[in-house]
Amino acid sequence: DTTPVTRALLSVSDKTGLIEFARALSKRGIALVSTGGTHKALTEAGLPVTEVSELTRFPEMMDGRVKTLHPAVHGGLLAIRDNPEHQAALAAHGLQAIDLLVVNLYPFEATLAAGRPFDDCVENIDVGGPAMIRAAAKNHADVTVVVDVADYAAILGELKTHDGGIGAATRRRLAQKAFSRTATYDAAIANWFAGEIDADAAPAFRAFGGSLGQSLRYGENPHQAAAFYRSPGIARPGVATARQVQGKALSYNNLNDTDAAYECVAEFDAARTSAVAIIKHANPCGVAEASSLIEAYERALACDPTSAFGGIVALNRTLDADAARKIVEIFTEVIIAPDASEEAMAIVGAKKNLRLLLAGALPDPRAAGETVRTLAGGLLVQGRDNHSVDDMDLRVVTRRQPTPAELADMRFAYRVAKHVKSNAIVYARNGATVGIGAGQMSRVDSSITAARKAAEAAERLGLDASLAKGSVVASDAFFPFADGLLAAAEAGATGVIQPGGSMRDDEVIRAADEAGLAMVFTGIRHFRH
Ligand code: 93A
Repeated sequence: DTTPVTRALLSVSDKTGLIEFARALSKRGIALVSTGGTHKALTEAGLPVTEVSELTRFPEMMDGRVKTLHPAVHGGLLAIRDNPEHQAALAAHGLQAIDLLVVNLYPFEATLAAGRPFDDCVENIDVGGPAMIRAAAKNHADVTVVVDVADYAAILGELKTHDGGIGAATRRRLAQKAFSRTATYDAAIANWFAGEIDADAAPAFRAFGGSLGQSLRYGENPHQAAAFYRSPGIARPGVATARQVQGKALSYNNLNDTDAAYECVAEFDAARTSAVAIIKHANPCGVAEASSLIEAYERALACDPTSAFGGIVALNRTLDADAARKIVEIFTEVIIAPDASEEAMAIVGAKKNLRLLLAGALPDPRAAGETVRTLAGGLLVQGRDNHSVDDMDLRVVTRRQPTPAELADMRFAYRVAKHVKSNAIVYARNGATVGIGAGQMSRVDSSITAARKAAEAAERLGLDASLAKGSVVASDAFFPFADGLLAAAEAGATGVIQPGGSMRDDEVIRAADEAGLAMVFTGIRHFRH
């Protein structure tokens, strides 16, 4: 099932690797045909090549808008080799079959990304290229289509091993890739255009080069217009790519919070543990890990059930019936998980408005990537905070070493603190948060809030001592003074995890020693704003 390659049409905007590739083809005795610029490059390199205008007996015209849109090209690509009528048609019109098509398209995406004006973007919409790619891909039974410079080497390798032919499996794989390329290309054009004519959304679109995912009813507030864009080429499992199984349309705040929830719960390796994160206003109000999802949910909920009302619940494993039954007991806006069992889906299904999102997988917290935010007249771009406490060099700085249980809770708390807005203070015990202080301008205030939450939770449970008793506390950045740390000790924490690095570290360590705390420095800060 290999098809011989005797004639190749090359028409590429990106001429990387072109000469070497074409030379190798030519050496194999493959006849080369190409369009103006490609032809020029090949001729200059001394390669024998026929210009496509010779095939079409038309000059390239209208600034190249019409160069390959001709039966001599498309007949050559689309003719079925073992169809006598197709072959007769080729012969009748003096056309020749094309066995290998090598095309990369006008750089529309790059033009857009470069912030070029509207007309430049329009001019960079390739028409003839996608037409040829689709023709060749459709006729993959006979034709090989190459749309990616990265595939040149493999093609040459295969021509060598298959004695001048290309195997069926390769042709099919490349055809799929070709359709995927034209689909992405057209999506980029369509979404850019949508942004151009949607006045409200256009600036955001232009800024991020994303593709319109969904127009939203409004933004954070009803008077703010809003839309949600997908980033091109980023396939991170999460809210942007998840399948919404049921429930009302997601709002701006839902999307934002669900993202925060899923990114948080993804910190917990599903192969190791069941974890649940409950999010309100983009901050966790309860996170827990346990041996089952229902237990993790109950423990996450216990941290702050008042705030959890109307929250977002993210799970790191397939939602099961037990957990689903428990979750639907209180009002929840969104559930997101990698997957859900049939039974769980039926249980959630009874709540018509409740949104259930299945993301297929968990995102990799260690993956590289970018975050973007707007400023007046500009953008702030940074790499994701992809550091995991698992990779950090934890350094015990106090006289007392943490117990294994304390150390486990420290890791847990630090994982969560990464997802809490600064200043972040997280009390945790036995793999569950017991008090979270978020978004305060002073670390002491966050500490006070977190300790108060822990005391309230204990009260609700009818316990005498605060839940902070015997807990550990995580701080997203160093304690600048001993006061925050001492407040934590007073609340009952026995262990502390923090980046360290304050001018007064010595003072803070001394205070920790005096209070009998075990303290660990991570060396890595987790600010989040
Ligand atoms: O303007 S087009 O849409 N019209 C065409 O008929 C056509 N045929 C090939 N653009 C067309 N192409 C594109 O030209 C190819 O997709 C390729 O990107 C580019 C190669 O042109 P050149 O060989 O002149 O550099």
